[in-house]
Amino acid sequence: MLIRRTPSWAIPEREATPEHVALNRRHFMAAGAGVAAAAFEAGEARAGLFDIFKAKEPPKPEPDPSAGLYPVKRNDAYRLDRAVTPEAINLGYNNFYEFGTDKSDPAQNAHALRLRPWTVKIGGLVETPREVGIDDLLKALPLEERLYRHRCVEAWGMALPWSGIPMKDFVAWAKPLGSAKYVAMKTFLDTGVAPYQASPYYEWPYTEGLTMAEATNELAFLATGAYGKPLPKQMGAPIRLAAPWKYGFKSIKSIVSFEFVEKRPRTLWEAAGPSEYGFWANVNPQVPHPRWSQAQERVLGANERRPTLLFNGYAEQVAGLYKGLEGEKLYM
Ligand SMILES: Nc1nc2c(c(=O)[nH]1)N[C@H]1C(S)=C(S)[C@@H](COP(=O)(O)O)O[C@H]1N2
Ligand SMILES: [Mo]
Repeated sequence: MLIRRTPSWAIPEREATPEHVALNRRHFMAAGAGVAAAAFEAGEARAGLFDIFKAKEPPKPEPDPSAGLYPVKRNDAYRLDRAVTPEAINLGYNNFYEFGTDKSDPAQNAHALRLRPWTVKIGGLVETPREVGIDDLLKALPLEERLYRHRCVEAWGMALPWSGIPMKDFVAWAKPLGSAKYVAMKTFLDTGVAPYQASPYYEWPYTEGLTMAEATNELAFLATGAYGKPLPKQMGAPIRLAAPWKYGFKSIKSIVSFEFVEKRPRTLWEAAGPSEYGFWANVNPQVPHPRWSQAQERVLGANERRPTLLFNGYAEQVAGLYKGLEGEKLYM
């Protein structure tokens, strides 16, 4: 039954409907070997998938060696036009496809991720390529807290306090060469931990990128904590990007490598659906996604819709980055 029913670009990254979930689960099962396919033929696709997750050891809570660093001092330059989304909502409503496509899957499954040792590779066009343990990185650069909005391409939004490292500080510390034009970032790759990375419908590991100008803009932020604590696994521990003027899929989680490159990296979502998820992905209410409007967003945790703002409300900080690039598809 290894039939490819729908091309990958037809899998919507939108609010999960039961159908959407079922579709992705079928894809996942089709990706497996004979056992999974047999289970599917027996009409047990769902049960089969859950068995894979259940087979894991129950989570042993690990003490996080970075816990003592938080909370960190807030940088008051970044203000919100809305309430902070309740932490409990953020903990249970996530996109982290490595752990499943339902919003509740990451909270259930990401416990399998081991956060130590965690090595971050810095390579490509840099003075000296190196590998740094996350705790050494956390000591090397000052941490601060920022209140940021977040806007998923699926037309929901939230707001939260991130803790972390301004990306421009990280880039200066990494010492890229003048020839670097982009920074490419990758998430860990381990199908033993994240079974969905066996799915052939995406090019794993999750890859994202920013131009050097974007990465060194004041807003680009490498979050290592949230809500005054170390980042929870389902939110992309131990280090993830927060690029609040772009659709959420740009904000790659659980990063293991930063590579400074000359060529624009091929991102996971761009590879999966180039007509729906571009490289730039700047938020713009006037440019609809090919399958839905971006004019409004659902405010997570509040029974409310709000108009979407250009650059998600951060035009003042980032609009200048795109002068001279008007010919590019900046808003998808
Ligand atoms: N590695 C990885 N990073 C990822 C994703 C993912 O599936 N895998 N999803 C992205 C999307 S679509 C969004 S909206 C945000 C969600 O972050 P949150 O779950 O912390 O709200 O993470 C982004 N980063
Ligand atoms: Mo998203």
